[in-house]
Amino acid sequence: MGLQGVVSCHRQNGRVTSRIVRRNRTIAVAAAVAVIIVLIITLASCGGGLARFSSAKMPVAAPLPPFDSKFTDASVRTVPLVTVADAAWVADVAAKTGIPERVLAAYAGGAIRLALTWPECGVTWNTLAGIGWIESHHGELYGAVIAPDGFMSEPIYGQPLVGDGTMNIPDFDDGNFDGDPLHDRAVGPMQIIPQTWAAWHVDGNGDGDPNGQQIDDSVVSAANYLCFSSDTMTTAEGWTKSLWSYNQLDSYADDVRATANEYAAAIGVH
Ligand SMILES: [Ca+2]
Ligand SMILES: [Ca+2]
Repeated sequence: MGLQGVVSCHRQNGRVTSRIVRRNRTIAVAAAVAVIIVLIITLASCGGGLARFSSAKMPVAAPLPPFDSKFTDASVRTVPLVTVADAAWVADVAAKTGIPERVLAAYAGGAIRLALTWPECGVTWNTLAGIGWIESHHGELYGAVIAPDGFMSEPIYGQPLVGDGTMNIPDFDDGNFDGDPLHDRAVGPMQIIPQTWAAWHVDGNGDGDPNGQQIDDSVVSAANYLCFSSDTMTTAEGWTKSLWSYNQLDSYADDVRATANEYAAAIGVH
């Protein structure tokens, strides 16, 4: 995930592409990675972690956007995320919040998809939008633009995680996902690191190909990881645990919470 909050963009031969983590990684490997992530989270939480979570705050939970009741736990996993939330709601809320309409459709669709597939989680569109703003300005950092297909005009890669004010993460993916065979970097609009992507990547835009640089794939993969990281995001403690697992900067949850609250306030939710 976005471990340092500062990202850089790289053009790859003029074509926005993302090399996916080798597809032959087995579920067993993914599960082992998930266990390792949990251990890292647990160890990182020691020494002040309990106080951090018990005194936690969470943002206002914006209501779930309207959507067609035809969607089910099964069907919402396969339809393009951009088609899930009510289009009129997306246009109206995009105008009120300033979030690009195409990106808001991904946040809104992601919240609805998780509400149907992981109902105890309760991740909201305004939390996803808060993360998306902090990580990459909704994919538009450094002037990039989101195209209707959900790809950015410039792919986004974070700084190499070399331990210089960041975590030190040796290469995990042979550079296949993050383009860096020496270290790891956070990738895409939601800034997902290779280990997390390997364990939690899913397809969001219905093309059957999880791609860390595509907004729907990036958002729903991030949402799944957030939901995995605590029992529920409907409590301040649980919400903060999920945010801490996403980025271990003390200011990170505060920044996301403030942004998420701004988006809720923009539609009159306080
Ligand atoms: Ca790497
Ligand atoms: Ca995809």
